[in-house]
Amino acid sequence: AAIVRKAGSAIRLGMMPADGIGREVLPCAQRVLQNTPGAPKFEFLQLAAGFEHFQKTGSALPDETIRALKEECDGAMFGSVSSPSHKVEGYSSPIVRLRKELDLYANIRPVIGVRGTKDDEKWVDTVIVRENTECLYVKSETSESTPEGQVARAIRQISEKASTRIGRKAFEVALARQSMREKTGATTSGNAATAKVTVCHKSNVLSVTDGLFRTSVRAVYEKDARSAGGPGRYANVTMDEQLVDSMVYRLFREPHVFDVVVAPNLYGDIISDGAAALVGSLGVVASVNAGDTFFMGEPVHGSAPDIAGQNKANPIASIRSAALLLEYMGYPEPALKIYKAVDDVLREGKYLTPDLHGSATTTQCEEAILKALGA
Ligand code: GGG
Repeated sequence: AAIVRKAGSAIRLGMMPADGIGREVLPCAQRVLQNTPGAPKFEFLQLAAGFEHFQKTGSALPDETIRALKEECDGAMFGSVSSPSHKVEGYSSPIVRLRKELDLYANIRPVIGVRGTKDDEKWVDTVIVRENTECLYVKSETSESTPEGQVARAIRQISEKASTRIGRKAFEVALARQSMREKTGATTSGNAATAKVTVCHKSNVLSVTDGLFRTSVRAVYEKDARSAGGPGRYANVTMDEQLVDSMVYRLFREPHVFDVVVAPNLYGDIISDGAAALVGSLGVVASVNAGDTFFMGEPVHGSAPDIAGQNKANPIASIRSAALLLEYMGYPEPALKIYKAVDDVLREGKYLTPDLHGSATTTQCEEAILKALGA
């Protein structure tokens, strides 16, 4: 049901820290949202989710959490989840389910360096647009005993509908980035004179599934170019494509050539974690899960059980995810203030957490960002 809000009422965000360091970094993002000059007024609803919740109650994503998100919240933030690497009866990843329940079909992951830091050595300014609802994440797996031992199979679903809508989202992200570059006077990414979408696939081997992904995304662009009544919406965007294996190679050799990359679910997950190495740490890479009307910020990193509870986790990925959420909810000005405050702290280099070879605590890093915000 659509949420009807009284004019001037606070924006209500569902907060799901979930597991491990998610419980330390999501509160940092909350405090930043509460203290950013020019940000709207927020109310926060703490909601249960995660493997630890499953261990206590038998449910990783209670019905009440889904109900509250759908009926009471304008947006959401998710921390991180510790799904085990083996099958646990009755358990299913809450983040994968949430994305489906809320139809958050795009996971938008910017991987952007900070000028004036080590990032200048190999410049990266790209956004990975990951399809969020299908591919191997439909989680249809079977296993059977054969005379040669167990054989396990997984269904990989790629549909024209999901590929077309993620393709459209990628071109829209490219347009938005171009418009932001024009507004802020920033240079275009790498060699690209105009915005560009790179379609990432492996259709030389998986010609049916990845073939459908590739042709569906390309069709968004080609139909737009043929549209009657003047130049298409994407006339100033170029399109190319890259096999996923050579995409990884080029990401490490010449990351500056990529602007927006659109990929099926699993490739998108892997290449964005890989790309995080180019900007120092997974601890600084943010994302927003986007539907057409609902958005959920989420750091790209996992729950890092090895450092959980030690005040060592980097809060920047969560804080940037909160800014992305603001941006997608229609508040670009306060979002830009947060991006700038984070960049200032990274550039100054005094309050970096251990993942960035610093010795600051989570709290000190958050406080430095709040100070840079003028909060
Ligand atoms: N914030 C991203 C995160 O928690 N990543 C860990 C992850 O994806 N785990 C697998 C899962 O639970 O689905």
